[in-house]
Amino acid sequence: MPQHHDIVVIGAGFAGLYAVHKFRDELGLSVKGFDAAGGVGGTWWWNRYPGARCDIESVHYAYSFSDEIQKRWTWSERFAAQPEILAYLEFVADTLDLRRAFTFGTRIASAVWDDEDHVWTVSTSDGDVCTTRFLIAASGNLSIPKPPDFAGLEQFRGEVYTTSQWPHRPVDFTGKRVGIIGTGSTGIQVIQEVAKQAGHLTVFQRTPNFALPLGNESLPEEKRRWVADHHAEIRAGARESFMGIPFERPEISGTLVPAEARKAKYDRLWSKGGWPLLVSSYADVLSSQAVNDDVADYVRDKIRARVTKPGVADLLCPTDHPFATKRLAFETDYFDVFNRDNVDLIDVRATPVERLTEGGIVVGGVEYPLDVLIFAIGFDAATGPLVHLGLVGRNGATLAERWKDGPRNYLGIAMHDFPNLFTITGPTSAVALYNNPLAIEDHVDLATDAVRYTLDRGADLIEATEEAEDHWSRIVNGLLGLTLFPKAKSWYMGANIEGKRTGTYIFTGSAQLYRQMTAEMQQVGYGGFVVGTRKAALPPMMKLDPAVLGLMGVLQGQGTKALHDCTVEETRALVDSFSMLQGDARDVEVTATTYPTAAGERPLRVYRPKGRGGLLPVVVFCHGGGFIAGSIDAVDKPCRALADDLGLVVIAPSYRLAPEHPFPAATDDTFAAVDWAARNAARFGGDADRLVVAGESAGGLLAAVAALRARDAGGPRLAAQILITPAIDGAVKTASRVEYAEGPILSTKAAEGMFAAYLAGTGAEMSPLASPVHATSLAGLPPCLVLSAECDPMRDEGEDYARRLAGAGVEVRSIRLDGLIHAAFSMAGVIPRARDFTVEIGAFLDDVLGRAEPQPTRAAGE
Ligand code: N01
Repeated sequence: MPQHHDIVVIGAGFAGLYAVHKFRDELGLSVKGFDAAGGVGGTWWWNRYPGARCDIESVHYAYSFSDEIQKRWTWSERFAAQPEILAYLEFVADTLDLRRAFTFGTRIASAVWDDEDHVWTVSTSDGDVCTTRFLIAASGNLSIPKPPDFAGLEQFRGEVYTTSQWPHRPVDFTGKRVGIIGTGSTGIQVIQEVAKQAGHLTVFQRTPNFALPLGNESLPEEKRRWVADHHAEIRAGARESFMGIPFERPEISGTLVPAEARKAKYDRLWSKGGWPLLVSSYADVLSSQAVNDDVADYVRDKIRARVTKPGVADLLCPTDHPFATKRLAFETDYFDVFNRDNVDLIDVRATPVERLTEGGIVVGGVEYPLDVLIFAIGFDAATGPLVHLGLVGRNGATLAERWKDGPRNYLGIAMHDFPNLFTITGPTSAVALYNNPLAIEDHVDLATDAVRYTLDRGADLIEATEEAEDHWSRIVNGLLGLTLFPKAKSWYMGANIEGKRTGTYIFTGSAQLYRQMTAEMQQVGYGGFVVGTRKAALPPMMKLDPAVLGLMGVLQGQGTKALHDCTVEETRALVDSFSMLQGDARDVEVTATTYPTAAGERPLRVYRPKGRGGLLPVVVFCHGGGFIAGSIDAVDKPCRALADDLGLVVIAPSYRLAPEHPFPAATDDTFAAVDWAARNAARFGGDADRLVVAGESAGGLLAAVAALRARDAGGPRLAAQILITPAIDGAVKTASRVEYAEGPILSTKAAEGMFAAYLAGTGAEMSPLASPVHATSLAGLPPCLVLSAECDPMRDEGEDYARRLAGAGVEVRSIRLDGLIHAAFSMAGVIPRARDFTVEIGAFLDDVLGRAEPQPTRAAGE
């Protein structure tokens, strides 16, 4: 009988070591580990090439789970070199007595799922077999080297080294003619060192890379101790920041900042060394081509300033991919080595490597004689290490076949048909853009919790559902599509390996967003998983449109306060700031004027599309903002777009806000605006017989109440009402107010607080002027379009109001927009599907007003 374990862990790097500790020492399970390497260390056991070091500061590039380990270990450099990182992992293994769990020098040949007994049968390269209930693939992202496939390789008589399989003895390059192929992070690190020792170095470069100054320094003894003692404060907030390292927050967009200020910022961030130029400059550097070009130009100028050999600087300047869309590299004197007489740079993009000969490499008919050849050509990243495990899931499904079109999984960590398997730092999990030790801890913690959750329920199986995989694929593909990453031929995209399908291999939302999604999945009881026989519903965030998730990531990165924690002034500032999310302002005619209210004249704007003759339908648009915030400035762009897209005269009134002006000030003003519109529409080429009242959020409620007042007052006569994600009833408890209690953007708590501020103790809760649901009858109201957003706490009350209207005989169209959120209508600059609101409004107006204007089309992806 093969030996049985509760857990088998594959890999003894950062991930495998921590996994053994968690499962064995915390859960008390029987754990067996395997690693093909001769000892612990994972990537740091294999990658021993000269110059190998971390490029996230040592104090951050370390486990965070143990105060004791962090206090006992000290780092000698700001960015530790490979021998020190390996020594650190050996120290951790010894401290926690982890080595005895592993068999080293042993590869996994296959792991096959037994769907009757719910165990994995694991076979090793030694021919040993064992079974395990749960399988933890901690095999890393970059552990399968890309094989060199150069013609004539076998003829070359010199020494050949691959950086990721470097010998365990020193390699001496003194006086030798060395060639290096590959200028990624690895190549850049190794070239710096070898250039100083080799007799001559020839670098064969296919693609130049963006490399930033590392800023490494050796730390004096007292600083080492201080860092170890203060690790907690140094690392505080790391997990709440993009990439899992505490950094200065970026500004939201480089497009809003003048050139001199951008340059000053780049200079300051550049001088810090490491990642700040990417993570602390502008939040849209990886999504806006213009902003990215600006940073890229800055880096290219820096390269040109360093490299003196004619023509070489240009060759070293990356131009074929946006900044940071291939993994950023970091250097100390990389660009300087090309000024040395013993270093040559050969462009093998213009003229690829032809073949290897006995004595060198031939490029463009020229033979470059070499004694040593180093391959730094990268890895079959992300999927390679898992596909190579020989995984066979339910019904004989092989991972190789399952992933032939790219990875498909749930949260990057689990797969349908591969139960009880957790892929630590798996493809599409937050890892490529997340400080790896923290990513690893997060994933291992999640896997441990999943196993505990399963066992606590007396179950022996946990498995992602197909539905969860579908949603995760939709999300990671969508997030990637919002970025510039697809413009690079990189391992991020699976594009570095011939024949590998390019696609979504990495999670491009922030680490913080990923953590929020996994936490929510746990909170709702392993939503998206089957545990035993119980299938848990998808977590709410899993339904969101990817652009919404992208926005959440950006707002988190900005440290944006939750609305319900904001003061009135902060709420106003935040709501006004959302105008940055609205894209460009359309060129329409805008007239600023005033309208009379009980409290005197108030501002109002009239928008009319340019170049349209004749009378146009008129829409009075009431802005949102929870009765306490919002303004005609904040809805300027959406109003321009409505007028332009749909051929409307749009009238946007400013109305009085609570708490300074509580109920009924806002409804009195907006109703007065409707009355003004009816009397003045013709002045702006508007057709008062096609007068429509509309509003978003609180403005939706004000629009609905205006329709009620117009009916009861006998005018103005309204042709329609349009309620966009309306707040209808401040007191109601609906399922959507529970499911989306935390938002995004608007939380139930914030909505309740705003409504309470509006009513301000007036006791008007049951007044139909406070909420139209309290009207004795809804009959006789104009046709109504209710546009609700699936992931909005206000969703159900809007839809319920639509049903009530229909019940009262009103012509109603109620449309729910999947995956969208409250306020999405006014975020067209960052949520492309905001356009769907406009499309539905256009179609509705066509029907009720009987006109046929050319209509906008839906956002791509619909
Ligand atoms: O691999 P890469 P890497 N002919 O794929 C070239 C991590 N890391 O080992 O770009 C000619 O980035 C290839 O050219 P091109 C880090 O995550 C971290 O350098 O395909 N050239 C490219 O220049 C990193 O991203 C640290 O045109 C060929 C290079 O080889 C990841 O490891 C340090 C070629 C491969 O670059 C991988 O980096 C080092 C061919 N046939 C690595 N095939 C830290 O500091 C490939 N190339 C923590």
